[in-house]
Amino acid sequence: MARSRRKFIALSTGVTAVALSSCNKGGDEPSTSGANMRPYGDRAPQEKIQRTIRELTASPGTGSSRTPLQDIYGIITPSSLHYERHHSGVPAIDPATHSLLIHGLVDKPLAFTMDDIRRFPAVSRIIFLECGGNSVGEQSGKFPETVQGSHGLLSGTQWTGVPVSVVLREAGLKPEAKWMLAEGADACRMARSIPLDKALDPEVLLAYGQNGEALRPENGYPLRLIIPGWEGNTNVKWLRRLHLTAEPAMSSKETGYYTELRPDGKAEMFTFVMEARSVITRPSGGQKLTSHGFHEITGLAWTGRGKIRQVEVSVDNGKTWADAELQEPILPKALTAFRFPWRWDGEEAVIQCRCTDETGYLQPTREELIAVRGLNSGYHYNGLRPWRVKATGEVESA
Ligand SMILES: Nc1nc2c(c(=O)[nH]1)N[C@H]1C(S)=C(S)[C@@H](COP(=O)(O)O)O[C@H]1N2
Ligand SMILES: [Mo]
Repeated sequence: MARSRRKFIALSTGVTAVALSSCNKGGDEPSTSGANMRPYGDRAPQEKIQRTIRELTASPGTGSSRTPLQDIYGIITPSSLHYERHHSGVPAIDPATHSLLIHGLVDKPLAFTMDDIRRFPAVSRIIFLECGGNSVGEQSGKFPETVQGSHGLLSGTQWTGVPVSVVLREAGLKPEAKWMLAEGADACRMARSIPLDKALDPEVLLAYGQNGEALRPENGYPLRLIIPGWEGNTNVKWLRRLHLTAEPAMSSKETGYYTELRPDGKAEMFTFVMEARSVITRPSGGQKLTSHGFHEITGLAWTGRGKIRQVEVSVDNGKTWADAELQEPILPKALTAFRFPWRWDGEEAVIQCRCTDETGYLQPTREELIAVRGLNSGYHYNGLRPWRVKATGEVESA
């Protein structure tokens, strides 16, 4: 392992040396000047990676698009490639007239304009967001061929906004208030009940910033709820109302959807936290290794319970495991990147990873998950995801 690493560094140094010497020849300054500045940037025309879109038929605008995890660098997803999940399309909201109403069991109901909200001291947090339905089919044995298809309802972002607790305090909470219904301004008025003790956690944000600029329309412009580590659905977009109540509202998204039917026939509700999970993104399904020898296996790990403590990789179909290197920064409830140097000898190999979070929870195998949860519900699926590297170098789902 150490030796292949050294060789890799030697190789990359060699590449740098070639580039430098050709540059040092001098005299080959470009003869025409380059393109002009532009007020808003776009990527190089050669760069083509995209979200993959899946429309659902439940109602117009319903569907999802997936982040190309196999092609992303680091732990921040560009806003233009953040996954999307809409239950009735993307509403067009004018921030100049949008307001957030806070009412119900409060001392004084208040409506905040966007300007009002931006006057509170802002905080920024890097976190992952994952749909509770990411990989929903894997529990019952449907394995998409690429990591974008299997894990792409996952992204990492720096969100900026105001702690919900700060704004709730302005309205004053009545002692009977125990839940907070957060409602969106989209056509379906998507709404989720959040336990008040969670809503008062300072990490829960009314976010208006995404990676340094305003939220993208598809990610909730101009205002959304961000609950680090909780299932994507509770992160209500296009937020227009917070209703303080004594009981949960039993909205359709917490009764008809996002509940888990257990083997005994009972449905579990309010399963909020996303448990620890990891996946190899390179090499992954649909990619191809074109040479034997050194390859760096890289991937992502994340947990709704805090920090990732350890990622292990197996390159022999789960027989043996070795520690991967976690890359800094290792932030709570954020994507954590890992790497593992591997010498591929050209034989067929099954590669996979598993993670442990700071609570000591170890990511389960699919079999272990099914033994506990049965096959009725595939939400919150976090089983291991092996990839097969064939002797041809082609990588497929294993
Ligand atoms: N108002 C509203 N909020 C919403 C949704 C929606 O359809 N409407 N989708 C939810 C779901 S299921 C998820 S996974 C996340 C997706 O956020 P994103 O589209 O920014 O990735 O938003 C949640 N918030
Ligand atoms: Mo979701």
